[in-house]
Amino acid sequence: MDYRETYFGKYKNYPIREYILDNDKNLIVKILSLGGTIREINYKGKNRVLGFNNVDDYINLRTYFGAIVGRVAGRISSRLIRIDGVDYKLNQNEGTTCLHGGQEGFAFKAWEFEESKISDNSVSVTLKYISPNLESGFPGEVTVFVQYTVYDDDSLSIEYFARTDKPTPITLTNHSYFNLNDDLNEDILEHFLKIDADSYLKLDEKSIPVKVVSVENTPFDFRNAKMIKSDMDLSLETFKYTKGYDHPFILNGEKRIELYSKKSGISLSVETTEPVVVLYCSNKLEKDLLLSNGEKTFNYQGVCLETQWYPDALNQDFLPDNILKPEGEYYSKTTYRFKNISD
Ligand code: G6D
Repeated sequence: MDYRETYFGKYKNYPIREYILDNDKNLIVKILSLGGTIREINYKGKNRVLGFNNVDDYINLRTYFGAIVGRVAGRISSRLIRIDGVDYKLNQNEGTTCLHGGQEGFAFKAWEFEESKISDNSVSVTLKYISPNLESGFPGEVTVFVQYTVYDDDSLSIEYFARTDKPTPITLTNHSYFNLNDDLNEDILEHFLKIDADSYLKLDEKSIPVKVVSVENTPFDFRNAKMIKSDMDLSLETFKYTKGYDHPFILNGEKRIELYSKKSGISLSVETTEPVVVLYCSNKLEKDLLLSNGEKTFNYQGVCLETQWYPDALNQDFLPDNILKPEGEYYSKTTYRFKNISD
């Protein structure tokens, strides 16, 4: 097990550090203090996520590559949210929608180093961010800790902890774009995907949930592994605005997702405490952005598996909301386990 730190760049007056978690076997994870971002997941010598090699691209291009997303991940459909009879005006950074915590979202903040730990079978780093009262319009000062841990079984866990001094909605996730091929220049459309979900959320033209729908006999049925492209027919009404999968799935009990590249033999299994996963296949990724190792970006280059609470829960009476109160503590955990099936 090894832990290293390096200087990555500067954002405003903050030095941005890179923390490197290495299990001395097959997995090395590189994390930035900017946005708590996973910049690289190197598994068996190949990078398996999309990332940049400079601060400005993370800030200016707003792809959310690898970022911790919050205060509330996903879209909030209304400008006002009402909590205990008080209205709060949210920042609207996508038309009338508040996307991924608004313009002041957690992805674009300099997080503080809290601690790093090494044990016989793991190495971790914990980052901290204090979101001030009314940041992007959300009530309450929220103190967030995120702990990344790499284990000797080639898994990476992300644990989120938060407390608030006023009731506030909070949904945190990580926005990594996975590509399990040995070459990031190859798309993810032939990745096999399995999602343990009997239903998904149908979306309107602004990607706001309108109702819970069974996956039965729809392109959203991933209960048996299939290629992502198998049923992704872009001529279908359901993909008219999203240009592919960009949808929340309501996970069944064991909350598992499995992704696999036949080309490389690499698989990723995901377990989470969260009730929902948003599957986004980089349908709207800006073209020709320069990635860390010289590759250029293109649509369908990465799969995002954004485990989270129900999106827009505060505004949809058919979804349970997620208000964190001062007497409570927010906790969420998602584990990513990498394997090479030929091992
Ligand atoms: C697009 O609709 C998608 C979102 O789901 C994604 O999180 C974002 O790009 C990065 O807006």
